[in-house]
Formats: sequence, structure tokens, C-alpha cells
Amino acid sequence: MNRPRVLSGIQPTADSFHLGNYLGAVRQWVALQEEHDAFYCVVDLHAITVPHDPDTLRRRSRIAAAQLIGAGLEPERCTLFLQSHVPEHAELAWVLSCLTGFGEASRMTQFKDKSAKGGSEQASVGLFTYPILQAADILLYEADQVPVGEDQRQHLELTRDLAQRFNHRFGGTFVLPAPYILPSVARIADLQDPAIKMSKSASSPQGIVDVLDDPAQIRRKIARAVTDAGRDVRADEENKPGITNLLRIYSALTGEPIAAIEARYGSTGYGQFKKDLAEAAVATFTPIRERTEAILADTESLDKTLADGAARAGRVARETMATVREKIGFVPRLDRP
Ligand code: ATP
Ligand code: LTN
Repeated sequence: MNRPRVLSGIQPTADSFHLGNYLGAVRQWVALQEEHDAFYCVVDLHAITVPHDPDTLRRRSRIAAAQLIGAGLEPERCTLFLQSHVPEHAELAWVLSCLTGFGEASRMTQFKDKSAKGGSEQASVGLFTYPILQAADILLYEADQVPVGEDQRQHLELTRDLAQRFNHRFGGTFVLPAPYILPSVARIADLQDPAIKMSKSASSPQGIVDVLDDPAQIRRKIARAVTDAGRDVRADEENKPGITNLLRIYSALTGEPIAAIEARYGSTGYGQFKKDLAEAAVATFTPIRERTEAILADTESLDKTLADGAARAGRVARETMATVREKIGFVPRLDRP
């Protein structure tokens, strides 16, 4: 009965998730819903930490939820919801922000990277406190495990520190969450620049394969992926980062070990290898795209699914917040249970 709890979130900041999001996170979400009590959240509050357009945000939030279902999340099995539908996220974030040191928050590398891009004067305070809101997402649901890519490790360490600090000051309340990161897919690189991670905000369109790309786009992008000198299909992080990334993707999509793939393509050159890789990506993404399109054709029913998810999530979140309010010393409101 007491299945371990899982929570994760993804930002609705693009018209599609990409291969890195899928392999690094979403695929694990789908697998974990089987045997865990799973909560998955489209983090629209996080998406407004950078300048945004309201209609675009609304559209992308629905696309994100539809894609998650298209990728295999079953709303009867897991709790899928929009972060803004559960106001306790923002409330707990405030409490946690009062426990976070300014210096501690300043050390978050994602903030440093993202604020450096637009000039740090332009960065919002919300971008600065982003990891604290993320900690609130996780701690509200008493998650044991958090499936994410490698880039989120530092935010999870902060989450654990904040949970521990709260527990120490005010008495045991929060569960300490552990990152759930699969090393083989934790950092999928940009197809045009294997030195950087594939990213919605940092990659060029050619550097990304999108889950919702059509087969022709997928084939073109993989055919044009940068490769390295030589013609051996061989994993070598130092000297062949481009091919190593493609091998990792191939292996993750097909389930075949990297050594077996190396043995098959050997020195036949990159061409056939890339062709077959493109077909593996097309085979994985085509059904997801088709299901996503069908779900988006009926937004009323999608919105109802999200309302059901928010109702379930809200019950857990309200319970946690009631404990937090009591521990922190707020006077209970008489007309509320
Ligand atoms: P942005 O560039 O706007 O930060 P993103 O592309 O990094 O966006 P997020 O919404 O921040 O995407 O991430 C969603 C999930 O996907 C997170 O768990 C993150 O760790 C994971 N993820 C993102 N990019 C990669 C990648 N290149 N390889 C593996 N996992 C990734
Ligand atoms: N910061 C995360 C998104 C995110 C998240 C979360 C991930 C927001 N809240 C809670 C795990 C748990 C990112 O992927 N960039």
C-alpha cells in the first residue's frame, strides 16, 4: 500500500520537449508511475521567471501536459497537474525563502548561467528564487525520489539542505528527497555542440531533436549532427564527443548496449549509423506525437484531467502546509480545518 513517493516537474517553455528532456527525465517518469505514488507537475510558475507571453504560456502548458500523457503518463495511475493550480507551492516557497541564505542562493549555477545571458541586472528576483520554489514543489509532496537530469543535482542538494534546516529548527516535518538520475542519459548533448547540454533555451534549433518534430525534421537534424574526425563508430568522450553522444542516444532509444552498437558499425563510417539512429528516434517519437495531437484536439477533456490532478495534489499539499503553518508558529484560522 505504502508505495514510495516520486515527484518531478518540467517547464512549459517550448512548443515541444526535446530528446534530452525525454531521455533524461520524462521516460523515467513513465517507468516510475508503475510502482510509485507519482506526482508530476508542469511548472508554469517557474516558466514566468523569464519574460514570457501569456497566450504562449497557456498554449505551452497544455502542450506540455498533453505530451506527458502522449509519452505514456496515465492520469489514473499518477497525479498530473499544473503547478499554478495548487497555490500551496507559492506559499511554501515563501516560508523556505526565509530559511535560505542569500549567499547560498547566489551559488546556484543555473541562476548564474541564466542571469549571465541577459545581463544580471535584467534577471528577475523570481529567477533568483527559482530553486526555492523547486524545493517547495518537492517537499510539499514528501517525495522520496526526484527523477531529473544531471543539471538539477545542485537544486536537489539545496532542497535537502532546506528540508533538514526546517526539520532541525521546527521539528521533523519534511522527508529528505533523493535525486533519481540515470548516468547513461543524465546529460544528452546538443547535436551541433557536444560541449553543451541539449537545452530549450541555449541550443539552436539544429542542435535539438524535438519530441514533436516530424520524421523529416528528425532525419535531417540527425544527419547534420556534428561528428568527429575519423570514421570509427566508437565511444570516446575525450576525442569523439559528438559520436559518443549519438551512441548514448542510440543505446537509450533501442536498449542495445553501446559495445554491441560499436561492434556492428565498427569502421563502416558514420552514414549508416546515423540513418539507423534517425529511424530509432522516428519510431519512438511518432506515436508520442500522434497521441499528443489527439489529446490537444480536445482541450476540454485535457483541462478536466488537469483539474482532477490538481484536486488530488491539492489534498496532499494542504495537509503538508497545515503542518508547516503550525510548526512555524502561525495562528490557525478558526473557520478552516
Ligand atoms: P531550459 O534550457 O529552459 O532550462 P531544459 O531544456 O533544460 O530547459 P527543463 O524544463 O529545464 O529543460 O528540464 C526538464 C527535465 O529535463 C529536467 O529533469 C532536466 O534535468 C532534464 N533535462 C534537460 N535537458 C537535458 C539534457 N540535455 N539531458 C538530460 N536531461 C535533460
Ligand atoms: N528546475 C527543473 C524543473 C522543476 C523540477 C521541480 C524538477 C521545477 N520543479 C521539482 C524536479 C522537481 C528543471 O528541469 N529545470
